[in-house]
Amino acid sequence: MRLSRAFLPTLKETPAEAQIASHRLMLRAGMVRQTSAGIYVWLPLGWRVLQKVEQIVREEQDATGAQEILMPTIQPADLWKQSGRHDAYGPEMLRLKDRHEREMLYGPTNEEMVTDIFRSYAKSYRDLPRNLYHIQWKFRDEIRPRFGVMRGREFLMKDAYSFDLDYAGARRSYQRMFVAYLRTFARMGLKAIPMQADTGPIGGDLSHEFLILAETGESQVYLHRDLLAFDVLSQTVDYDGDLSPIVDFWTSRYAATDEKHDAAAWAAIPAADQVSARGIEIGHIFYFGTKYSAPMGLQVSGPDGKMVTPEMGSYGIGVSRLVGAIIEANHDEQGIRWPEPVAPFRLAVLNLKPGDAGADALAERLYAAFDPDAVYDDREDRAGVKFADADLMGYPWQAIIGPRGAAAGRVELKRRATGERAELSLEDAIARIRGG
Ligand code: P5A
Repeated sequence: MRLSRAFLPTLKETPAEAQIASHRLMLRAGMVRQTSAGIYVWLPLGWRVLQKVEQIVREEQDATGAQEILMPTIQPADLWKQSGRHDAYGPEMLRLKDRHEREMLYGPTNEEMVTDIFRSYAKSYRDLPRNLYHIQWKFRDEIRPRFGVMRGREFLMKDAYSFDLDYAGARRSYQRMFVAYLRTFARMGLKAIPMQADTGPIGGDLSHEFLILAETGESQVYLHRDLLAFDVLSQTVDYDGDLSPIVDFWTSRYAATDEKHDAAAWAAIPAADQVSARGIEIGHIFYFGTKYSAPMGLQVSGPDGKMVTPEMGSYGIGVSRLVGAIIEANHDEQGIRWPEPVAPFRLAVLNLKPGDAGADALAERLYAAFDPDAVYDDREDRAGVKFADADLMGYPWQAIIGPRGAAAGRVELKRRATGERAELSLEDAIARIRGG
């Protein structure tokens, strides 16, 4: 993308309403713009990141055998009356009426709808186990939307729903999602820690929140230091095999949010291994048995012909929140430092003198080698503006090309994460960027 033709509306001033770094940086870099309290438009740069995050989530869900669908945002209130949650959900739910006075709502979550879909088709034990997920906008009329996309009213969630014949099956489904979540967040460069959690309005008696540590997090968390040292991606995972060893590793060491904190268990951990910090919740998984299947009359015939009520779980990831969380974990004074897998573009080519034949030719060649995963700063701006914008927007690589270097066939390559710089030939620069 050529910046001279791009819609990248950066802000010069730090917006006064933004209290945390990720919110400030997302506004300054022109990633999002608020249209109502807690509701945002995703501008080109932000939209690219959101799609990259979404795609990693999708790949890791698919790897578990879960299948993607797309349920609507608007739901009939009747389904929620069947489960008993219509009144219980309270003022966080946006309730609507259509022209025929039928009660509708903008979905804050989809347990009821997916149970309705599944009960329409699943007839026998052979139709189980299944896991259906979608990545769809949700609405929760949060009393205090804040921190930008971190706590929005409209937000993008990945929500998966598992159906199993019995408790043992439901546990396996839960473990699959548990492991997939570890992998998903690790691929984005995040160290997410699963912690025992309360189940709130989703319900059930087994639940883990996945949190990353960040000073601006809304939760207070307590954990054993060893959990931060573990490299999740070094393990290969067989989703049809026994996942208990992986899950047991994580659940046998202490990690809890404030609500579940156990002072006695905590005191038993040597002080040098205790980490108490703030955390951001980026995912939440639940096992709730027959909480929805029973009242909604979902039943299948079992192997012995008797009717069985399937056991369910649901598994959420805050996809739009993740964009903010990734920035909280990866920024400095100058701006964002995107981990490569979620960067809006891998490379920014900064032409310090557009119009200079040598600089133009070299910049065009480098840009062509990485297009469409590169931006080309071909604007008639001062070098300082280009450096500042590239640092702000946080592309992992910057290639700086001026007339003098170009005459010698040299590119100055800068790595955003470390600030390292090297003078390279075009070929070496391309190889270095490709190498990661
Ligand atoms: C699990 C999937 C559920 O809704 N039902 C379907 C279950 N869980 S949850 O914990 O309430 O939400 C899942 C994840 O969504 C993100 N999230 C939010 N992101 C931005 N703004 C919000 N207001 C918001 N509320 C929830 C969180 O990442 C949460 O873990």
